[in-house]
Amino acid sequence: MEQLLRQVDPDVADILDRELDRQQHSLIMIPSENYASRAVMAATGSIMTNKYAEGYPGARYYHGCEFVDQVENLAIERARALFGVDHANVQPVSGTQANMSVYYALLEPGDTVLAMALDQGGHLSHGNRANFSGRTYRFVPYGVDCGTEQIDYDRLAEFAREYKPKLLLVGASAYPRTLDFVRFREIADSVGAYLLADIAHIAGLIAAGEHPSPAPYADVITSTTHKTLRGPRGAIILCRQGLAKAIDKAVFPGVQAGPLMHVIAAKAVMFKEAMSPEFKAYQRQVVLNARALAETFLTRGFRLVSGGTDTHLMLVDVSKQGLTGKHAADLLREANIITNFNTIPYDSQPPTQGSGIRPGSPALTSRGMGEAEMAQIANWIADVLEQPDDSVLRMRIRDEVIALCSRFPIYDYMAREGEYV
Ligand code: DSN
Repeated sequence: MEQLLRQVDPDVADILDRELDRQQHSLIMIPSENYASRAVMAATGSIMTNKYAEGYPGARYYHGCEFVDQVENLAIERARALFGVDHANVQPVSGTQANMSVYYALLEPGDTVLAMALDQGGHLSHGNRANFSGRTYRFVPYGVDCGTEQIDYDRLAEFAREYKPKLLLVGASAYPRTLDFVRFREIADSVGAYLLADIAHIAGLIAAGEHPSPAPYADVITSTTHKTLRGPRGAIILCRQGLAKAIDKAVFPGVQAGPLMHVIAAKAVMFKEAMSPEFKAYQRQVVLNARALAETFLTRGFRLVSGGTDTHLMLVDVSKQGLTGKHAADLLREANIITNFNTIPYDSQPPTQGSGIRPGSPALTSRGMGEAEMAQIANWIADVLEQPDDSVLRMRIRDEVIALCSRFPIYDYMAREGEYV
């Protein structure tokens, strides 16, 4: 495959080579990124990309769907089994489109939704004014307590009584603590609201039992498939039987047309992988590794939002070091340590700068690194951020990072054969 691509399009082949090199020789600590397995990539790059299949298995608007029907049914059955839910829609192409479909199914324009504010840990599709969600519905943002930097459930309950939302949304992109789905259900029930759990970040942890599951409590669950789940880029919607028809209609024909059947095939592969004992062990290590990173940051005198982490990510407040998050992430990139900058709750910096970085352990754990490597990496990060004027130090650490990365090839077969598909 690699040879064929090089023959047909050497420009693209060269770019892929450089991206492979970047992924191999950097420490990818963006908590929403991961390395999909070679089997997942094989399905993503398969002949299923050639097929149109608007509709659902057994009820398509195209002929020739007998095999894509089989693969979609397989993905649906595996998703249902993995998360213990009545119904799964595996067609959404992204987390935002999954959320859009749920709003479309459950709400009318102008309806009130309670969701976590983006600058407190939420997500763009949870009602930000720059996003369709914030323009179409009346999102009322909730945040975290300014002392504990965690959700104050009693205050949220009062807030819900005040605004009487039709939908209560639980889920975040930058919240390092366990979410109490039982409390969210109680609060939703107290005002007669639907409960939507967006588990994009923690889906892998949930599938492996490393975070409580919202399945018994939420009316609807959305998730991406490429973060901790380690599948292809895409999303899913899970729900109870009573909402299945409304959700399916909202996805197609509501907000999407032709589903990406090659990606659905890859989702089926990912669900199978996620049921394996190896996946469970992997998620356990993701959590242990995040804890090891957090402990080292704390030992080195860094402040972590909420004081630590229960999950795969943490927010490191770099303001005490006299840095913005953007400056910190820029410095780390010079040392081949890839993090993303982020606002922290009640940030004085704009979102384009932020006061924090948001490191996570999923991708490092996928390449086989453990707690010893996490301590080393957090110490490198601390060294870089404590001496922002020392470019020689950054170059020395960069060499050490490359040496560490060479000990943990991202894909053994790639390191061996230099191929990417
Ligand atoms: N993918 C989300 C994240 O990085 O958390 C943002 O859309």
